[in-house]
Amino acid sequence: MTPSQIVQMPLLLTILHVDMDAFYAAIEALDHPEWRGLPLVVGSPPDQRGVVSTCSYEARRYGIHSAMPSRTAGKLCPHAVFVPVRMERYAEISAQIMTILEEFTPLVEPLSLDEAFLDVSGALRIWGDAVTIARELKRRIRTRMGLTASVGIAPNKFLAKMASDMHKPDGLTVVPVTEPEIMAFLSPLPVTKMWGIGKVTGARLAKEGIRVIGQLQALDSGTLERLFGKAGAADMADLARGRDSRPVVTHWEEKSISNEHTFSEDEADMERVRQRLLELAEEVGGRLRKSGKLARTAQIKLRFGDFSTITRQMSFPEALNSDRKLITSALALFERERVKRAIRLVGFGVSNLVAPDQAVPAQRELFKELSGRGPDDRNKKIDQAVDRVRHSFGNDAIKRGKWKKD
Ligand code: TTP
Ligand code: MG
Repeated sequence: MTPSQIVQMPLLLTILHVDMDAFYAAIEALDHPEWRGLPLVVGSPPDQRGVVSTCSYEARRYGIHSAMPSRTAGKLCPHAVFVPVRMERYAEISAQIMTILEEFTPLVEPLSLDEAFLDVSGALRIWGDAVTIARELKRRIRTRMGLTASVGIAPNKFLAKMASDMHKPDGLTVVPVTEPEIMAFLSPLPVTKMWGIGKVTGARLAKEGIRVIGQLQALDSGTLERLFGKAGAADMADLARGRDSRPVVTHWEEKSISNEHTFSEDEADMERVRQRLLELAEEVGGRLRKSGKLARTAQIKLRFGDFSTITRQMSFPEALNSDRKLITSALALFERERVKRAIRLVGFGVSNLVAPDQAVPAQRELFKELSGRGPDDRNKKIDQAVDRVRHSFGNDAIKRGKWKKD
């Protein structure tokens, strides 16, 4: 083999994707043994508006699933136990699980509270093979935490994530390594399981009769471009063949924070839209302060009944994190649009996040110190107090008064 051939050899990685089973529900059953083995729903109560966050596998037998209206869940299984979300507790357990994962490799990339990628390529020398690592990792999570996880093993992130989902709960799935075998592995899986294919794209593909990944593999580049645009077509062709070169990234910086709400029916009452926008801005503000950063840019997103979508943004002269200013910016952006049509979705987000020491030009910082406390200090105190109460009692413990024009 010549040196140039060695360089061209693809580096074969071994990636694990770990995803906890029925995460919030499993923690509730752990903390309340009397609920174990029962249909258990975490989310809004069945007699209120709101949705299911997740549910136990026993509840899934009745057709209940994440994001379903709780009212529907209550009808499907009237004797299910409904319990509210306890985010702080789930975050605490999540941190302990991530610590267990780091016992196998420092290359751990958490994706959410209940899932992470691990690049175990280097750890293979110690453990022998990836299946041994996966079994031991599942064992440690089970014995130390009393919870089960599902694991996918594959040569890249995309395939590992597809695999962890295949034999839930308590699953362990190994993806083959050669391209023909990978193509055959992906072929029967629904396209909606793929990264980047959400409900809307899934529905559009279904209209074209495309339901499984094998059908995507067979499409020519012209058809792919028509369906996914020029930029998306190549990515989609790669993913359908199981090619993905994204590395496991241990410390990624949060670039933006956002949240959005879809109304159960298109909303024509703009006062309700404003109220929802206010709540979204508050929620984003809480997460922004938790991240320890300040935002330079705020953005709103509006989607109308016909799915057309607009985004509008504004920049702040000084980076900030106060609820009051975020809410003011959200509402100002909204008022500017003079919306007359019913709204399907409203969203709010902040971006251009900076550390506090980069937020204020040096001279102004000095000026602030000289001028003492201003109204900004008062707002900051209120925000901090609100965060503390929410930290202890959950997000719904404090709601700001209804927004009024004054
Ligand atoms: P998931 O991993 O999607 O779901 P899960 O862990 O409950 O069940 P499984 O993986 O076994 O299928 O999401 C992890 C947690 O994120 C879930 O426990 C609750 C929360 N979540 C929501 O709050 N809303 C949602 O729509 C989804 C999908 C998840
Ligand atoms: Mg999960």
